[in-house]
Amino acid sequence: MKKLIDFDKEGFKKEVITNVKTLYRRPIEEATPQQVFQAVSYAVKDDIIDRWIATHKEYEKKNVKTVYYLSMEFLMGRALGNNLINLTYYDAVKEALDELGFDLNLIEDQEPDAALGNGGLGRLAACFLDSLATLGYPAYGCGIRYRYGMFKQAIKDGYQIELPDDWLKDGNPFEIKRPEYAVEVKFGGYVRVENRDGRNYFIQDGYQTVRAVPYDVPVVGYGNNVVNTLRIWDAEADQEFCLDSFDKGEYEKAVEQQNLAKTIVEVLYPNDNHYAGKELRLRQQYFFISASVQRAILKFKEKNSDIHKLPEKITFQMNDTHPTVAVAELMRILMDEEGLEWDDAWDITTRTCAYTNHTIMAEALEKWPIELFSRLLPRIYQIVEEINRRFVLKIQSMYPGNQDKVKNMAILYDGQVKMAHLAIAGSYSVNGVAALHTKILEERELKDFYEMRPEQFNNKTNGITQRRFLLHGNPLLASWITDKIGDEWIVKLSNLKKLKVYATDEKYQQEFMNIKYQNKIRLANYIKEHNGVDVDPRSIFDVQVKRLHEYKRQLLNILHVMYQYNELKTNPSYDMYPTTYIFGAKASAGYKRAKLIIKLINSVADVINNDASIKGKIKVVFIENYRVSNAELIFAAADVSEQISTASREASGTGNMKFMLNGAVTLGTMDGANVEIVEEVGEENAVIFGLRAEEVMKYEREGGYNPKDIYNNDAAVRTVLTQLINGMYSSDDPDRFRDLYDSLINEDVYFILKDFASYVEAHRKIDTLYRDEKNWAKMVMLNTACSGKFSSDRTIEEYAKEIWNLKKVKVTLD
Ligand code: 73E
Repeated sequence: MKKLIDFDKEGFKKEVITNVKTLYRRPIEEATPQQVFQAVSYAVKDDIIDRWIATHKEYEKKNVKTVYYLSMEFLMGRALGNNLINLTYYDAVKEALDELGFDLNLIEDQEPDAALGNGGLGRLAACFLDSLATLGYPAYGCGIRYRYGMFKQAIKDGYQIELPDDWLKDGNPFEIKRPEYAVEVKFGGYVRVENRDGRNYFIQDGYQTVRAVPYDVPVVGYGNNVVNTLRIWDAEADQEFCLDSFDKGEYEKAVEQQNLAKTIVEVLYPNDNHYAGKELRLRQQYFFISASVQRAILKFKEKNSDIHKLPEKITFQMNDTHPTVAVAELMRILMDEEGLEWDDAWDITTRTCAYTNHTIMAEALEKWPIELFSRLLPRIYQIVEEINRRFVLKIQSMYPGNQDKVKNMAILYDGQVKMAHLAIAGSYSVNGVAALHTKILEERELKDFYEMRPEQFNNKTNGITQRRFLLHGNPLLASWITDKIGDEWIVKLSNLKKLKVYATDEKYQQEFMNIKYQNKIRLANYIKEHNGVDVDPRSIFDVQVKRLHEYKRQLLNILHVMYQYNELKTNPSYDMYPTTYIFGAKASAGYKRAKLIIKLINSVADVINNDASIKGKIKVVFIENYRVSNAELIFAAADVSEQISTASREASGTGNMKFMLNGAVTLGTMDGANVEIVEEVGEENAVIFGLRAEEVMKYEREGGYNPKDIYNNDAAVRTVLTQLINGMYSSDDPDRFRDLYDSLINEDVYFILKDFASYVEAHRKIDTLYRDEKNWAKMVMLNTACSGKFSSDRTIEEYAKEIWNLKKVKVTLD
């Protein structure tokens, strides 16, 4: 790795020793790994701080336009290793720690993941921050400092157990509390009108307030001295406890406010792609949005006197509809605090806000009951009402007499506030996250909006950061690549295409496959240590890691494993390449069927892994507590990447890109970004199966299909389904999996049986391809070589140029 930033090894060692001493009153030889982790992190932070200050000085001097990436989720993972990578002295610190008698890997393992997110949406936000800093774009990530992040998953008797994620218990060495930037956020009460100098002012009264206090986390750019900020908000009670107060009412009010503050930021809602409509969730949304927007405006006003210039200096990018109250909050500030008239405020707002749509899943659409929304946010609701009134007038003037349009597009309808409609009405840009997804938005989900204002819509295919998911996660492959093509790929991933020439060379094929093999051993060791299962690194590692959701079809995967096991048992000459099926997935705590699928996977694993008669040809492993840190190991070790969602349902996917980058072959449907992966790597280097999106959507328009036809006509399917209810995998309770059986036989909403035969065929193809070692090596090398498009650097360049209009900034240290 190129050393772009000077590193003073001896000075660093001294600082670590001093830190251990001052933090823990201990000599370094007696320090625990956790203490060394803290000491090292503080030493690294020291280096970061100068660059952080220099970056912000530069931003202020240039009075640059800044993007505020508003997101309920930032799935950052661990910071230490990534910061060292981006400071370009990971290897040097490794060496320094060696000399002090510590293993950097072990020290990194002391850090809990910052799991302030559920899955793809939150991890995308984290990759975007990495790319923004690396490219030198002025940006803030704005979110919530959840006291408890994504729950820790334990597996007990095959069932998922959720444990609290107390990620802050040892303190977070990288964050800095900024009480000087605290702001007030108001909830509830009522709005009264006051007329001053002939103008009506709207004043919220009788409200409860919460103090929002920001914590800043540095986001280090790669080798460029840029350090941006992830600003996460904590809530504190507005009033100090007034213990000498004899007024019981006052005291109780104080306790109430204390509790209100505490509960707001207590925990991340563990729902991925699902809307639950909880009051506390809306509180969380308004809490961090009001704080972020207020602070952004205050900062803007330090350098700019004309509020009309706001769109030239700020974009609020809304990560899905979760931050959409930003539209109304900005209107409130512009009118109630800056004194603008509606039209002026609306013009500014709709040139400042932009919206990214991440899902078309109906159950994920946010629709708040008006009763709840207006009670919690009375002034914001008033503003939404007026936005809606004017928007409906616009619809009516464009489509006179067309009530359907109003019904489909209104923001307030059927007693609900439709957040997606508010986001679209209030934004200058609406984007999808992969080409197919954007097309479906334009042609189906958001057709009416698209027809009204087509120029508002655009696509930004997702991406991932190669710094974390290759340079940090797969050091062997990273240095092999650097050896071949130099290290510019770290900031310019399209360079990987230079690897194509090596893909047909036997010597390099062997080197590449040997690295894969080393990574499989590394994962096998992890699995042995954490799951107690022996897996053979010479078997095919066939991997599906992602949130558990019916549309992602982990059920299809495990049904196929059951099928393959049947083949092995009934047909002694059944020839299959030994395969390890690896799963990792958290199910939302209240998602019963998803949890039952986890139990099924573990039950199938139990039976198959303990059947000596199949000679280890199939192994099934469920990796507990799948998260960013172990994902890095998993991607590096995969041969086959399972991306098998029902076509049209997965907006993009980003795990698919991480597998590809690390040299795995996609076994997938033509869904989300898989389509673009195939486009880049060529059909012959991926294995595609199943219905296409248009076919799925056609069936849906026509009321579905009849899964019983498949049950009746396909004996193999029938056998597998029967095994769900005959106790084969649940001898203590044969009915345990009946719900899965019924759902497949009666509805099969996700076309699992419909795609089953094609999926079996795809697996056969993988088996055949894998046996041809040279061709397989070529395939996986081409996957790595063709993954350049999927860098989040490319994605962010597109956002910066086509939506945000940002300029890059250079930072030098004195
Ligand atoms: O396809 C993924 C996509 O790659 C999509 O399901 C996911 O976003 C990723 C990044 O664009 C996503 N998550 C959510 N919606 N889409 C979501 C919805 C509600 C709560 C939490 C997450």
